[in-house]
Amino acid sequence: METIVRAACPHDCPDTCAMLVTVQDGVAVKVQGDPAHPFTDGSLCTKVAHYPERTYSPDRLLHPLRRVGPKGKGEFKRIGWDEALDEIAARLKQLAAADPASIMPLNYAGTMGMLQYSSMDRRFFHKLGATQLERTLCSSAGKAGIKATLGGSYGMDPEHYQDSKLIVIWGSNPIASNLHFWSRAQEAKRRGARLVAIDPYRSLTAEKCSQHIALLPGTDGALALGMMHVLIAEGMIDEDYVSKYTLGYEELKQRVKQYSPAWAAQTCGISVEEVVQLARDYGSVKPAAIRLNYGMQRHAGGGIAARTIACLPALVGAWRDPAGGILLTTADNYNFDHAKLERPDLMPTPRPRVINHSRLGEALTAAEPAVRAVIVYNNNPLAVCPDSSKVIAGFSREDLFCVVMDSFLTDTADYADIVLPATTQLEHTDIHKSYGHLYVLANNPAIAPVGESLPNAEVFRRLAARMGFEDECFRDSDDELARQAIGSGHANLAGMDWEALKRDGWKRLALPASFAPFARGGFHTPSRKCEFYSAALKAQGIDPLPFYNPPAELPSSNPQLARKYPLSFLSPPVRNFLNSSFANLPRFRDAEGEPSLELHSADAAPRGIAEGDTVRVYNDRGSFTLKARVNDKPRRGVVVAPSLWWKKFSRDRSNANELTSQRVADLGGAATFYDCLVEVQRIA
Ligand SMILES: Nc1nc2c(c(=O)[nH]1)N[C@H]1C(S)=C(S)[C@@H](COP(=O)(O)OP(=O)(O)OC[C@H]3O[C@@H](n4cnc5c(=O)[nH]c(N)nc54)[C@H](O)[C@@H]3O)O[C@H]1N2
Ligand SMILES: Nc1nc2c(c(=O)[nH]1)N[C@H]1C(S)=C(S)[C@@H](COP(=O)(O)OP(=O)(O)OC[C@H]3O[C@@H](n4cnc5c(=O)[nH]c(N)nc54)[C@H](O)[C@@H]3O)O[C@H]1N2
Ligand SMILES: [Mo]
Repeated sequence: METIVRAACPHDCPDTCAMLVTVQDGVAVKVQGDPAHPFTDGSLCTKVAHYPERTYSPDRLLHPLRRVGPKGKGEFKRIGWDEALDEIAARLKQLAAADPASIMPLNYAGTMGMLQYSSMDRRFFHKLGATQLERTLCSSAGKAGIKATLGGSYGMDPEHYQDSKLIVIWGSNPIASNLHFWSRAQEAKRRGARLVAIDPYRSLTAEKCSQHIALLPGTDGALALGMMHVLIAEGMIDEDYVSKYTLGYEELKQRVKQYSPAWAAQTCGISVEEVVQLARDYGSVKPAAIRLNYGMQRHAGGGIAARTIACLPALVGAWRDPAGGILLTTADNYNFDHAKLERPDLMPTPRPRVINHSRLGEALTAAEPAVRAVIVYNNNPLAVCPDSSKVIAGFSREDLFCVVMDSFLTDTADYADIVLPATTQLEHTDIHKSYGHLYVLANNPAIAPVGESLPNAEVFRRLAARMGFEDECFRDSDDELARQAIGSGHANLAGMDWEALKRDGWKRLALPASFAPFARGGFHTPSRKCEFYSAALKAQGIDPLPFYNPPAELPSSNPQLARKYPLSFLSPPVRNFLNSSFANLPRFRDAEGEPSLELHSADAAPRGIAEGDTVRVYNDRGSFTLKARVNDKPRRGVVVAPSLWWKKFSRDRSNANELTSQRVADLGGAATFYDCLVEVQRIA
């Protein structure tokens, strides 16, 4: 018998596709993009189009496991669920009796479904009084920056980019990481729009744009300030929009006088003409749209840079048109009831300490009081957290009790005391928002769990019962959780009904079809205006006006370090992996070949490096061995290691995060993966 089940892609990607799963006799045989869903438009990326290969991989974890070898060796024996959960509960009870903050959740975005990502699990750790995790691995700098200027995670409706006449693709590689936006950008190009990529690297996307501005990493704020200088000096400001809907224009005007195009060009390592021409195009072509993405904010100054760039649309009145403005993330449009899902009120007072995910290495090796247990789910910290050698040192501690819930034996799972098998998206229920469009999606389970795997929400229900947590909320079913998520009563969720969502697969938020969020102001800031001047930043001791906040590890910021390590190291995601997910599956690993380091010939030649050579990239934090690709795709002074490889599949059991630092950005406590100086050496 064949049935079609409505589902949602769970991965950490702005596209959050609506999917149709074909099931024959209880087996999922095909996954397709829903042709009726306007953003998905019937297509999926290559990874998710082959999702059954992930679900039915011979490497799937099928049973709970207990470690029998040394930590890190990945030697386990099969145990039963009762034995596994009893042991975990006993260990947690013992630790909690002394100090519950010695226990910490380690979870990120392996799935973004509300049930498996932030519901029963959060209730569990809140009730326990565990250390709180500040989740900063991806987006928190940019989000905080945008919030200062626009008031939250709001922006253009991505369904209007095809009507833009100029699209600036800024710190973003949508062909790899935001495919369904890219199809709209291409449609705009067919209709005559110019596409400009701003990226130190000639990415797949930059290659296909009308123009590529290859600035130095972490200097985006300087480019935006130089553009503002030109826009104001040359009278390209929408005075009416600025006077009605912005705050602090006179101060901004004074401020940007110092940021001449010559200064910006020098700072960004580009030509004066590039700065001036970009500003003139941006000030004259209407509607002009910016697709900002997270690549530009993984730097020490990333938050302020995002804030600065977000000032541009208001200056030229781009928001007047649905096809003008800027988008980083749409997430705050949803107004899900997160308090109901996560129940922070269950936390004890005073509230437990907070540990920053981006400083996990330090936390596991030096925090006082020590972390004594970690429960890892939706996360592969050994591969994805910065400064890996410290993270490994932490996970190697014999006195750290480590539980890993995953569908695969990841680099991290090799260090677990107990491994619990997790269901994949085809096997559990979930409800999804998106950070790259404006629909709510339902995920119906298509098949029975593979092996003995269980959904995260169910594992935490069972653990809560064993811990003796009696609050009613620990018994909520999946359907109840999903209803709670959309039950906030916010106007954007009007008419949202869980039964209908399960039946139809998706529904747009109650927003107009021709959505121009700030055409007549209505920003979400305290002043309700676009804040060139931010009192909220001032209150945090930060300059209230846009300014240039340089990266920490650029030669111009740190000449002393650059004498040893002169090259900027970027490790952005490849098309066939999703962070470290899919990187263990043969189809995708084969498609990406092997870990490689792309270089400019002007950086390769003086080091005697030729195409295909084996090279070591290193700094004081660590080293990684890869194959050299001398292809001039990175600009001079920048090397690029497309990522994220599992360590156990690379030749020296390393990956890019051996090199990256635990330093956090100016806003949001965010990781600074791309703010990293290295040297490269050929190995014989
Ligand atoms: N196929 C695939 N898709 C993905 C992911 C994946 O791993 N694989 N990951 C998902 C996730 S979690 C996220 S957060 C997004 C990430 O996707 P994006 O938000 O697009 O960010 P990145 O891919 O990190 O970087 C995009 C580009 O920014 C460039 N870049 C680096 N530093 C700078 C800089 O200082 N300035 C500028 N202007 N550009 C810079 C990089 O060279 C890269 O080409 O994609 C999501 N989609
Ligand atoms: N050097 C470098 N490091 C980076 C980045 C970079 O560009 N360069 N990107 C950063 C970014 S943007 C991000 S978002 C992070 C991503 O970091 P993570 O969120 O850790 O992402 P993944 O590497 O995909 O690992 C997620 C794990 O969750 C598991 N998983 C998926 N679904 C479920 C489920 O339902 N239940 C359970 N229990 N497990 C599940 C997957 O199998 C996978 O092993 O990495 C960051 N690290
Ligand atoms: Mo991310």
